[in-house]
Amino acid sequence: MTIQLSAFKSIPDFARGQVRDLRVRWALEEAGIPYTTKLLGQGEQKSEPYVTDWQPFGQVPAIHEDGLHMFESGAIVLHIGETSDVLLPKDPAGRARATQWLLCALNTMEVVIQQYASINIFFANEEWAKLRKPSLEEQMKGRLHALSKALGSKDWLDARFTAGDLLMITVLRILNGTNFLDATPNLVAYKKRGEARSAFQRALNAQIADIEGTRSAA
Ligand SMILES: N[C@@H](CCC(=O)N[C@@H](CS)C(=O)NCC(=O)O)C(=O)O
Repeated sequence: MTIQLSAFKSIPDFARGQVRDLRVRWALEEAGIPYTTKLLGQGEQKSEPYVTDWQPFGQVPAIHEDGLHMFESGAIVLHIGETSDVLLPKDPAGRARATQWLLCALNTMEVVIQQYASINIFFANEEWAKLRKPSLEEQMKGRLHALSKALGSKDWLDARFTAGDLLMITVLRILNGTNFLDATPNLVAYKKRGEARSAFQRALNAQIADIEGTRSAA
């Protein structure tokens, strides 16, 4: 199996360690699958060959794996999970719950957290953003509180680490640099636990090395 993953050659400082190819790199590292990267120059993600061959919305990540072309970080992580018991348990119920948490990360948590991040980063001075922010913050706090309750005193969302935790932790990382997690210490510890995994560290280092031009080929 040979996998090529699309990622950016350069990114602004605020996006360091946040670009969504990190999710795929982390999953590949957990699964022990080597990969190479297709690094895109500024604006290249919107170029015709990339949009046609890689990602119809002109975004990263996307993968080429032998004959298979795929986009959407969650779908790619699930696909990689098919080959790795570390990401998706073999027992059907455990597998279903891992998928449930992965989709919860994307559909319940990220939709709110990403809106908040976008408002803060890109539209902070807009009048409409100032009006929207308080209700969005309340919504986000509610979601974080519910997630914190569901996690409780467990290490991971289910009995052990799965692809659901991988996605959830990358979504919680969008809040890096804010104090929103402080009210839920178990989520702070949970995020740290994920970031301490050696596969996460390798993925993050590889993303940074690609941006700095120091990564050697797989
Ligand atoms: N739902 C997509 C979102 C991908 C996404 O937002 N990618 C961002 C980087 S994190 C991107 O490529 N932005 C550049 C652009 O839209 O031009 C996924 O999870 O794969």
